Amino acid sequence: MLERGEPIAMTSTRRRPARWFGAAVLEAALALSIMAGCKGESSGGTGGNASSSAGGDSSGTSSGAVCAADPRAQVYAVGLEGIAADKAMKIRFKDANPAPPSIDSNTFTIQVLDGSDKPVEGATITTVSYMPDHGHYSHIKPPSKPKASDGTYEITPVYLQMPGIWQITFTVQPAQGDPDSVMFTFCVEG
Ligand SMILES: [Cu+2]
Repeated sequence: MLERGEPIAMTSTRRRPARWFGAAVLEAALALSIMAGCKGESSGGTGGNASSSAGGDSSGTSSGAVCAADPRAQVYAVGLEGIAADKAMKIRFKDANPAPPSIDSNTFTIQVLDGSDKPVEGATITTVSYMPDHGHYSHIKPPSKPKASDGTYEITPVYLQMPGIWQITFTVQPAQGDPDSVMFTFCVEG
């Protein structure tokens, strides 16, 4: 192999560029595969359960339990509440469809209350869904629309495109005053 190209062989014995190059390629490939990991998961990771898109999360299967035991995960229930850091706003779940929040599209109905538990009407709610372990957001920023005159809003679609821990932050901009945010953390099963 080496005797074929004398000049190249000389360089390579002196400075071992081939070996260095090999390591660099390996490193680049590794970095690429890490970067691709999340995308791969979104198509590949759901592949196993892709056909169960009906949302009928067969409750018996434990194969999809990717993060149920994660201490960060909140247990979804109607009435689940979150309070803003400054305690000036509270958000209460009135409904989630499907329940608990699941992969792909979700419809949330939430009630927004102020610091003294009075309904906040006429607000605009921005919903941002983020995967802290993967460092990426949901593809979709869903709109909010008032559903009743008791500070209830419907937000859809809250699109959670893969299994794992999702942080869902509702930022409420009232008709008057400063915005405030409340975050919920859910484990989304495959
Ligand atoms: Cu992800």
